[in-house]
Amino acid sequence: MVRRRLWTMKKVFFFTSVTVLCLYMVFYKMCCQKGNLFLTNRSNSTETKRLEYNLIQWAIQEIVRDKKVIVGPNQEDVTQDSFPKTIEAAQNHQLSSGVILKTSDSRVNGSSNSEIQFKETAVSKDLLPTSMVNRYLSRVRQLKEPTIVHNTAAKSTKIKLTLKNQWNSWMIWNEESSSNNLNRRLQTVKNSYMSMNKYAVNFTGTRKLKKLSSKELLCELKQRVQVMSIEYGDEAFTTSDWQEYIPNKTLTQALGPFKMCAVVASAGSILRSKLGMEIDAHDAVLRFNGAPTIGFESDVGRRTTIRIVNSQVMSRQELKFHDNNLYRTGTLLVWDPAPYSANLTEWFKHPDYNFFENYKRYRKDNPNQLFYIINPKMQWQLWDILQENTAEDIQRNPPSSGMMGILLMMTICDQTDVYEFLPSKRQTDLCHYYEKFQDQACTIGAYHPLMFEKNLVKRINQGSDEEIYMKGKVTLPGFGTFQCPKT
Ligand code: NCC
Repeated sequence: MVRRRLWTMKKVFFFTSVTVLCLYMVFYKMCCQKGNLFLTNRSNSTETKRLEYNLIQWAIQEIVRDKKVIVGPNQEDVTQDSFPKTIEAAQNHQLSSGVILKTSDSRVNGSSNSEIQFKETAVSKDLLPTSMVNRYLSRVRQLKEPTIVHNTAAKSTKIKLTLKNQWNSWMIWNEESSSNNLNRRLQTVKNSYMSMNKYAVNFTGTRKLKKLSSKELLCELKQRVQVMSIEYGDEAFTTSDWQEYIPNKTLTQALGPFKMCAVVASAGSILRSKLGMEIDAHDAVLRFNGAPTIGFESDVGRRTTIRIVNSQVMSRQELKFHDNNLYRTGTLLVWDPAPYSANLTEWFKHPDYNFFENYKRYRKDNPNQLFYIINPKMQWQLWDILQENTAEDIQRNPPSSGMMGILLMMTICDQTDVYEFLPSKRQTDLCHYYEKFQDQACTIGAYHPLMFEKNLVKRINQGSDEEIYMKGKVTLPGFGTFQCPKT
């Protein structure tokens, strides 16, 4: 009896082991064997062409991400000249046979097939015409990497394509982003700011029914937003002590004009960008709040020409505004939110953070450093344009320091390159490059209407989508470099 049981157990063990081994071998053959991937069983069906087309798009994405991918259609070489043609053909469903992809990425290694002879030509990122990459990236970003199951026996390849969720698909900022793209927590935060209406915003403007062109938007900004600092003699700033503290030259008299300027957003995604040298090569560099350079030079650069701080930074003891050497470099600008319709006297009596005494103290201690107070009118002039050009109600709070800084630089520079305001491929929820704190709100906004600021900046960008993707870089023209029709 015992011997019989033992014999049965041995048999079960033996068959289980053989089954596991077989399964392992089948699995290995299907997924892990090295080789090229073919689309076999090709027919001229639209479905196959669609798959080929999607594969090519995916390959471009891989190329742009610096993963070495070789793309070869039919039996032709792929050259710089023929690649666009191939893409066009795929797009128009005219490819007569398959697409061959070879990649170092093990997820797409299928088994090789000698049916088709082809010469491989590496298509490197540099060989790809930028315009083409741009065109395809906008579609590619909506696809997840395809799941590819290659079945040699059946001579077939199945490719499963799924759409990414919205947030992940924002490899290049979608200028149509809306609060539907916010997660539930951020939607709640936005709604509570809407109902709070702390600054008594009473928007009487009209929403633009027609989407303005980039040029029209630029003209709206140029003609309606006045980048001004508080001057001695402005209402509430008439006493003799203010004469002493407010710099004699106005902001725009003292700063610039510069040719090429850089704005460095404080986003965590600038880490590992190696943009430091490129940023420093500009004539003027703008930074925000407590964003440091020391220890981050290779990613954010060393130079600081202008620093914009919000009034919180000057008022909160723990931020040590007076004692931190970080603030001693370059020209300083401070801004504080005023009620939507308040005049300077009302704002002066009830600022959001009472930074005025601290301002005087800092000026006394550092008389040689230029330091301006931004006229709060600017915030709401800018806010009105954001609201008019957004289909939904935006947060009734002032724009971020980033957006105000961009407007300042467009006023005093011929060209402004903005880094990591629109997130690059390094996009992360890390709030700042200099802190460990993670929160998506830092990039897409909670208090500030940041998402809508970014939509607007995307619309006036004169650079390419590829630069946004690779560097988080946006290029904006100076207001002095273009003419607008008289209003
Ligand atoms: O975070 P903050 O801005 O200092 O960043 C400066 C500008 O960079 C852009 N940014 C930042 C982070 C990120 N992930 N994406 C981005 O695009 C924004 O344009 C931002 O304006 C501010 O606007 O002044 C803000 O200041 C902080 C904070 O007060 C200061 O850092 C000082 O600690 C605000 N955070 C909080 O109040 C908690 C932030 O909302 C806006």
